[in-house]
Amino acid sequence: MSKIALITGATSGIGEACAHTFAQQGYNLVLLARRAEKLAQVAHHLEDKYAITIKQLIGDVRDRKQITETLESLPEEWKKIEVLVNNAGLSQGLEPIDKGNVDDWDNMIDTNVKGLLYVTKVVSNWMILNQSGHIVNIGSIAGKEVYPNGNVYCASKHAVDALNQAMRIDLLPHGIKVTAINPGMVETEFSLVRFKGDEERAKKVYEGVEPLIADDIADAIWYVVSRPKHVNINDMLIMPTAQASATQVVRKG
Ligand code: NDP
Ligand code: 8X3
Repeated sequence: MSKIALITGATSGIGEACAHTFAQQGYNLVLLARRAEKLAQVAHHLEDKYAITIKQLIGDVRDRKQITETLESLPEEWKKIEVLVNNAGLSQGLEPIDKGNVDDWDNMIDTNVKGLLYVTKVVSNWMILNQSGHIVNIGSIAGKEVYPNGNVYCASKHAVDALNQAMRIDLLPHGIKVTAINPGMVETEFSLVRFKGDEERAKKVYEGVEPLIADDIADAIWYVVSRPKHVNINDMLIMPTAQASATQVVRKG
């Protein structure tokens, strides 16, 4: 069987773009997300276009029991995962710490930190059996800097930054590569989710700026994954040209 990549959060944005890139490169795919219909659309489109096979896993990374059982339900030959892209994640709200919604905080921590850990726990053990593999963690500029009202989202991505470094140390004896890809502003469903469906507010985030697109990040992920066996890219920070830091953005007009 061809190499297998497992991508979490494959129904939109960066995860969906990654699924396209890996399919194009001939990888069989395990795609995971909550929206079953959207996941089926992505999978069928790719299977029609490329000579690959896809396993669709419907699951919520926040639910430890469900996500562990869902992953473990894969047939044995599908557990030989070469690449794991820990991409599922979200932001909810943009409020000062005293006004933040505690349910939003739980959601971000449960998804971005605990969800990433639950998936990694299962898949890293499979990689250890193979003494091979590459884990790509999607962090953020928010994992390198903190910006006003970004508090808990930034904290969750700082945790991803720490876990990325820790995983690399722990998995070193097993020949498993670990890389963080840290994007700045990428136009996806991210802001729509952050602002809970408020399209006006989400659109404003990208007004007058040329943000990154999901394919830019998929391209970077493919670059790190396609390096020779003896080369690992530890950490990559990728910004739109119009963005210098988390808060410094040049807008036209
Ligand atoms: P999108 O909202 O477009 O995609 C997020 C994906 O994550 C969706 O496929 C969604 O699928 C999935 N997801 C969310 N929650 C869960 C969950 N509980 N269980 C399983 N899947 C889940 O956003 P992006 O593509 O932009 O985000 C991808 C990653 O990139 C995130 O980790 C984000 O923090 C990070 N990032 C984004 C940046 C940006 O500016 N867009 C910049 C820096 C980092 P579904 O709803 O079907 O479950
Ligand atoms: C997403 C980008 O700038 O909202 O991680 O933190 S930002």
